[in-house]
Amino acid sequence: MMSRTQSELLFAEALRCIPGGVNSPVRAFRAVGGQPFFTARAFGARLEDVDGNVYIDYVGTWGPAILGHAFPKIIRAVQEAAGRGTSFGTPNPLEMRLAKWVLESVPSIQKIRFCNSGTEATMSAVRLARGFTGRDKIIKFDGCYHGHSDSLLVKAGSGALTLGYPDSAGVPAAFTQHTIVLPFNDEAAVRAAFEANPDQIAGIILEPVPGNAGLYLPKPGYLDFLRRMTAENRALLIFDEVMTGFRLARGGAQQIYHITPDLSCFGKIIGGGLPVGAFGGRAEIMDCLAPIGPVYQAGTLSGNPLAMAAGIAALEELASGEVYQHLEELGAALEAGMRDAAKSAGVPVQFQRAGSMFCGYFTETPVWNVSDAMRSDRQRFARYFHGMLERGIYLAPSQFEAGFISAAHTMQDIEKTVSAAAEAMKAAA
Ligand code: KE4
Repeated sequence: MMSRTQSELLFAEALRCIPGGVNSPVRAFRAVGGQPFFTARAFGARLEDVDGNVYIDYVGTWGPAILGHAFPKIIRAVQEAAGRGTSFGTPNPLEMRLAKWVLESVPSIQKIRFCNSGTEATMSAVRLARGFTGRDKIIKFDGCYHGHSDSLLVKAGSGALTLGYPDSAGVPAAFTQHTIVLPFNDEAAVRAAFEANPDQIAGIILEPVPGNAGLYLPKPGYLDFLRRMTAENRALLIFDEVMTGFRLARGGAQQIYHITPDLSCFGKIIGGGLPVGAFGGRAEIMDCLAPIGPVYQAGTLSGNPLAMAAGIAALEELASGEVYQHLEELGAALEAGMRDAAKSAGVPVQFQRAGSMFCGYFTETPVWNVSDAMRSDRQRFARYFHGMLERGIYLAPSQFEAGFISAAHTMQDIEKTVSAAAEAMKAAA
């Protein structure tokens, strides 16, 4: 057994001053039991905790660390930027450079606004959609998580699903009365919603590849269907690519599935590990934003030079596309190995993957929506999670989260992970 004495001492202290001892609920290991470890440093595909234990990391700080931790070019960029000041509160050249990287990478983005988190990005995109269309209602899908803004914290995924209250306390019914929640991958439900709410729906917001209830894929043609339905009803299609943006491809899920959304939201990778969110899309929509339009949105640290410098360094490294080829090779090897491991352990596991995002559901049948995902055996997942942790593999501490491979992972890491999984799946049976 690994010793985690220092983490335990720190956690006891953290519990006295931070709710649940964490600054984001999913980190608390509540879904898998036990206590979280405290990270002392992160490098490449590794985390080292305060007790000196080293783990192969498949959480990647929930997505941003696509190049691995402490990527030298990002560190240097942040160090250089810091020497010129950490925040100006004025326009600065770096925000222009990052904006141009995103516009070059994602053709549907004609204009972009930076903010400081994915939550801000999706909250602002929804407000913008309502302001542009003059309509109030928004469609979201159960199990999709778009951050914790009031009108979207309904049947949400990620930590809300993990902790079992996808509809948060503290959100007045009035704040969510315009949020229509539908099952994902169900075309009839979307048709019925538009028929029941003619000319009232401002838009549909979705994760094009949902990664907040584990990981499942849009059924063939589903995203095209949503594009057609929104266009026919003069509603906006909003892709929440906070997780998939620059993860699945340089152009995100919209490049993979050849869809042109009206608005897209970003976060995670575009900040290189520093706090950045962004939303962008058609210029005629974006120009409704203050100071030129009537939709207000703002942020003290939006576009701050450190975060912009980190994001530029990350996107420059991703520009050639070589990273995505490497990630696909690693992802395919992990998928094949995990399927073999489950077979040899005699344990039913649905291993689902999109590029370098993955999830192993402990269930017999394929997962296409959150109801399917809820059928997974979470107790078995919890035992498997700890079995992997003891073998030096850190997976997301919840069945309802996606895992992430980084460019710093090696085939040796994948082989070690797969052999650990064969043992941990068997032990968790
Ligand atoms: P943030 O506000 O946490 O930067 O982004 C919210 C968000 C929006 N949209 C999508 C698709 C997301 O995945 C997220 C945040 N993802 C979770 C991981 N499942 C963040 C982890 C956490 O809450 O600690």
